[in-house]
Amino acid sequence: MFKSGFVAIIGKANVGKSTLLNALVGERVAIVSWRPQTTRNKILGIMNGDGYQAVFIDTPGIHQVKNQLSNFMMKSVKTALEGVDMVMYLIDGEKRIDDKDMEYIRQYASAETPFIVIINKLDVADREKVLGMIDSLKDIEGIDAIIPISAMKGKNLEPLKERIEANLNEGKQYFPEDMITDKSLRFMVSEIIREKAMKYLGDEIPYGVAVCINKFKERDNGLVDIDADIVCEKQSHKAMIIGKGGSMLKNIGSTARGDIERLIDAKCFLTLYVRVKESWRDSDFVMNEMGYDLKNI
Ligand SMILES: Nc1nc2c(ncn2[C@@H]2O[C@H](COP(=O)(O)OP(=O)(O)OP(=O)(O)O)[C@@H](O)[C@H]2O)c(=O)[nH]1
Ligand SMILES: [Mg+2]
Repeated sequence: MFKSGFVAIIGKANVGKSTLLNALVGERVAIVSWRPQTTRNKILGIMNGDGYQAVFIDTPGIHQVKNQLSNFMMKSVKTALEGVDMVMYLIDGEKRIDDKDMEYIRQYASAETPFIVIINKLDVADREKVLGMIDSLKDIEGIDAIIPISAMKGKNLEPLKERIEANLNEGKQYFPEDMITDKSLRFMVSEIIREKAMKYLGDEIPYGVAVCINKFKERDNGLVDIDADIVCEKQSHKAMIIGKGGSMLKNIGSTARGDIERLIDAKCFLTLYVRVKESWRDSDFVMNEMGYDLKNI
């Protein structure tokens, strides 16, 4: 009997959801950064085991809606939960469980869908604190398991995988075995560039940055030409993204190129442009143009 199912990964920003997705899939599917609100879209990651397939849905971190982009992000979380076979709620073991976490945990625990809580960052979290967290959750009815892990170090993932497998149902293999995500190469390339922008740019700018791929074309000799726009919200941001003598843009470009070449397994010629689109995060039209389509989440 083949087993399969969809598993949503949810939790506040920066708790390690995308890191966990990548660890479970065994490949880098979603971008990761130390800044909160890195993930903006639902991203599927596919894990194949012996006689089963689990399809994970990475989601944006839960946060207060501030603009149309965060509206899009929070709607993505909502739709990610529809029809799944299991929900995993992640907590940062280094932080504390606050009222908001409790509210969400109680809500999901009371729903029909199998629900587990994962305490992440075990490699850096204080042991006593983690035990305290487990203690504060253990009497909540409807939590099937509380599992401490380190997504980054790959610690304690086996019991988690067992629990996931136990919650899959008899069903078909949704995706071919060699597929690791539902996202296109184009999307993944744009995310890699955004990851580097998030990494290198100073505070504030990254949140108003989006990346659009304008050209993705393979030459006869196998080299791939990629042209992309880094879109930002202010002229002053544009200057910082370009940097002194173009140094910042060069840095983003060369580190992104390395990752892109590994992803597409070919040499690439990457050209980056910086464009200003004022307040794009509040414009449905521009958001749609950049792939954040509020009508189709
Ligand atoms: N020490 C440690 N750091 C971790 C672990 N898992 C994730 N991190 C770090 O936590 C930060 C956030 O990780 P992400 O995977 O981007 O977190 P996220 O929940 O997807 O964040 P959003 O997409 O912003 O909601 C990164 O700097 C990761 O390297 C872990 O197990 N241990
Ligand atoms: Mg993420």
